[in-house]
Amino acid sequence: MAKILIGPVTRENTPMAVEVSLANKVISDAKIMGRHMRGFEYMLAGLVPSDAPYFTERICGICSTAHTYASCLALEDATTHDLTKNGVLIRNIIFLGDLLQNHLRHFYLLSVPDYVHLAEEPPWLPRYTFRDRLPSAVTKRITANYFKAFEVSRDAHTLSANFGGRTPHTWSIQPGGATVQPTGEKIMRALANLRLVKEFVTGAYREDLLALVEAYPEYSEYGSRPHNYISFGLVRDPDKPSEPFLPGGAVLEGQKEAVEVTAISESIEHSWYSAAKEVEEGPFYHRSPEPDRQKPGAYSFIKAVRYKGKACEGGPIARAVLHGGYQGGNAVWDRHLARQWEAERAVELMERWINQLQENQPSYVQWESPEAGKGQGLFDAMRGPLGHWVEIAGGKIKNYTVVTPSVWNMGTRVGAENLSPLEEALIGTPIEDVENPVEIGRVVRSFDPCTACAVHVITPTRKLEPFRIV
Ligand code: NFE
Repeated sequence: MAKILIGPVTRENTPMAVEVSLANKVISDAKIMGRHMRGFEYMLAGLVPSDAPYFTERICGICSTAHTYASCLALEDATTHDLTKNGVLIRNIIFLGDLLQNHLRHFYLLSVPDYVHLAEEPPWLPRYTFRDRLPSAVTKRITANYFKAFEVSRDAHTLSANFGGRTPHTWSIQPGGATVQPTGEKIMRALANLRLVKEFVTGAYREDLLALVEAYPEYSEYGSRPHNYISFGLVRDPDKPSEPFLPGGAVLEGQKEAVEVTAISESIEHSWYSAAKEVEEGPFYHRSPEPDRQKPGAYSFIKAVRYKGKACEGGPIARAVLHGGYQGGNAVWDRHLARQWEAERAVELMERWINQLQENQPSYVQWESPEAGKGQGLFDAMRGPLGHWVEIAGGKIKNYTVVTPSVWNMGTRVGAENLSPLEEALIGTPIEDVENPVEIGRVVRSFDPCTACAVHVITPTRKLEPFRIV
């Protein structure tokens, strides 16, 4: 049986490898491999708990505010603690600015080059050969918007930095709220940045995506998988800070239900780790397994997370199904359309929330770490459900576990048949030209994978193997 190995897959947030098997030029099996190891859990043991938001936001540069938000929720859950409305509003605004930055960069910088011949020069060359099906005027427009997207995604980040001190890796999201006062100047600047982002998100982004959907109709089918989704809920409700603003939920074979953390399991069966227990069940207050790169049958540093035994997809498509009443499929274009739809909703929420900020009201309540306790922070990042679990003993972190959306979306299989969502989505995709398997990158990137979050790079002495841009 023919196999194709692409490693690393480029234009995603930290490279990973994909190996597919072909039967009659159709993908019949797929393995997603995260080949670096994330060591953050080991680093955190023994630190004071208030270090956790700073450390964990450095897991990633594209979704850093999601990690610091989830980490604060976990620490606050370990004690009894109140938040102010201003504190929740500021956290939400910082996170949604980061989400907008993410969605814009994902579409223009990472995905568009899969369909559009932007320019015949590096860094767009070398690339797999494919025919750009767009009329030349549309290619020209999208190319101009590709460059404009750098500026607009920077505007979204500037909006977050306005309240966060900097982005990525903000300073002001802290257990206890946000350590920044919403001055009139900050509010005016935020609204000005948001106006620029809104114009682009509701105009160019929508129009350019629809042009690709029309020109490449087969991607309304390629990349489909079973209708199992999961979300931990989007941001927190400023009026009820202990609850998500958009509630989480699971969808199993089309049926919605509330998420029970005890029904989440994480397996290391096919992952490069060893531990006394191969499967852990939520909540995840256990010690992290030890890395074991020689483990037979393993193929990734990403673990396998399941809900009630099922592989569930997270991200904009899951949230569109849960909150937008979306009843379409989950092929490549469905994922992109859900992401663009969500960007428009994020702009609306931000407009409303920036205008609710109160200049003279507090945004922060002093938080004291308990001597001992446990807490979980469940929060939807850009790509789906993000869980942080902390156990505190003797005033220090004893155990810390992070389960990211990309573990949900692109982890390993369980047994031989229970594949991860991205592995499932690749199966059935026809490859027209095995020398130029551009279809693989298109399906993979529709998930907006982030291997940096799912693992972490620590191989300073290893030689980088030659690779080809796809
Ligand atoms: Ni590095 Fe992340 C998001 C988190 S992982 S991008 O969104 O958490 O999937």
